[in-house]
Amino acid sequence: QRTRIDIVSIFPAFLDVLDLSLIGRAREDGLIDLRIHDLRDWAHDRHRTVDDTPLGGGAGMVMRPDVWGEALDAVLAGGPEAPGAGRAVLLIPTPAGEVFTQRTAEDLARADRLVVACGRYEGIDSRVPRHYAARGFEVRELSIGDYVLNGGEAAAIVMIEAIARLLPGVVGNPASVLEESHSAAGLLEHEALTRPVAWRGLDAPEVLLSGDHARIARARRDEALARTAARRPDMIRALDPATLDSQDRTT
Ligand code: 6GU
Repeated sequence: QRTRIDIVSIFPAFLDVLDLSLIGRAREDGLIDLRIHDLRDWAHDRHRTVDDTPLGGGAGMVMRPDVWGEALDAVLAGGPEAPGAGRAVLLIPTPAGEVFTQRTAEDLARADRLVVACGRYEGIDSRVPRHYAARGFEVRELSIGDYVLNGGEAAAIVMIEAIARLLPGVVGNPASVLEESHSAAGLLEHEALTRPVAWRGLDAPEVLLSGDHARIARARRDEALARTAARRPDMIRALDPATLDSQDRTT
């Protein structure tokens, strides 16, 4: 059953890149039903206003709950228990959210429906997620990392790409989805090399030409451990010792 994704944004053109590449092909192939909506279609005044100054004062603007409420009611029509609705998740990109990881992507790839509410970074009135959670929707406020973007659109594209490539049939070779960095192994992926074997004075490791699959696997694992220790010591500390073999060196 194909995944339905609705995105609501004040910059719908920002999301045009979802017509391209892997996600564009998945849409053409009918694997994803993706629809983009302009939040301003639910504004009422002549200027199609969607924000207002923060209650209590301060810099920036906050997006109005009444406009978001009408938009999300229309897009979520049917409600969380609608027959045939399956698992619907309201995803709100925000730098104040929980961190989106490969585990989050794996979880959200199991949803039947994602509704993505892109706000500007000062945020959507906080009663909006509370309201939909109280109505029984699964609401996830998610950040893609510790830096600030101007709005949720770029983060939404990142999350949708990470989720979409886990859907059956979206990536041509399922093995490439299983083998990669941040999968269950808890290590970065080993380095990638191709021909020519000698290039600008740099030679690829001879073991890769040996045809000895056990030696190749060992050399790749050693390299993955070394680069993870150098680049991501946090991942080495988080390793489950049960996933290490007797020849692994983590220092
Ligand atoms: Cl999800 N939104 C914004 N505006 N900034 C971010 C983010 C999201 N994740 C990291 N920075």
